[in-house]
Amino acid sequence: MRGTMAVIANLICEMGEKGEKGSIGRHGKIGPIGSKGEKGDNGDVGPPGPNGEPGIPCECGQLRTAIGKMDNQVAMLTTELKFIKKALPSPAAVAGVRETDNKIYLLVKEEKRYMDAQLYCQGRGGTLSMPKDESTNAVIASYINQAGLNRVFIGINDLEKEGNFVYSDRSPMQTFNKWSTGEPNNAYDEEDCVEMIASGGWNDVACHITMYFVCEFDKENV
Ligand SMILES: [Ca+2]
Ligand SMILES: [Ca+2]
Repeated sequence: MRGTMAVIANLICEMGEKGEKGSIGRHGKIGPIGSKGEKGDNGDVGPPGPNGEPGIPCECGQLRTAIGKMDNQVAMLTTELKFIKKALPSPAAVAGVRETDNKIYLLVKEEKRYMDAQLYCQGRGGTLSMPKDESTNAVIASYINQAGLNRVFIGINDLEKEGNFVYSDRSPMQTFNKWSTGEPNNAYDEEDCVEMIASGGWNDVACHITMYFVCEFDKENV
């Protein structure tokens, strides 16, 4: 018995006293990602932005009114033009003019002296009519016949040099002419302008007398 106790006592002595607490161990593994959090509240309202550039002043009301009026006028004119095109044979007939391939002729029923007649035609972008061939001469002749006239000024004169007849655009007379018998005679030494009579013949007359006349226009310029 005494032997057993001694062994136990020996064992107790060998175990010794409890040691000091050890240092902290290494970190463990990172855990799984957590679930998504709830949406946060809206932030505060920010400060107002800077003022914009000043606008361009506009009379828009007046412009709109004017454009509206013009639209109406255009619509009206378009309707009228459609009617005229439908109802009448040709624009030339409407205006009471005559045409060839590249010219338009206008009989002006206002009595004027030669130079005033020429100015009238020029003021409208034309010139006194210049019959430079048989067919043109015939067109003008039939025009004045249909109007019941006996004479009109046409664009021929020898104002610059006696006996040297030129057209109103200053182009010289070519081989074609329609002088009536005995003309040009420069009667009383004062006939420097030219009329066409109903037959289509030409006669030199004084420039200061007044009569109706025929203007000529290039179709390109109309
Ligand atoms: Ca003359
Ligand atoms: Ca004459």
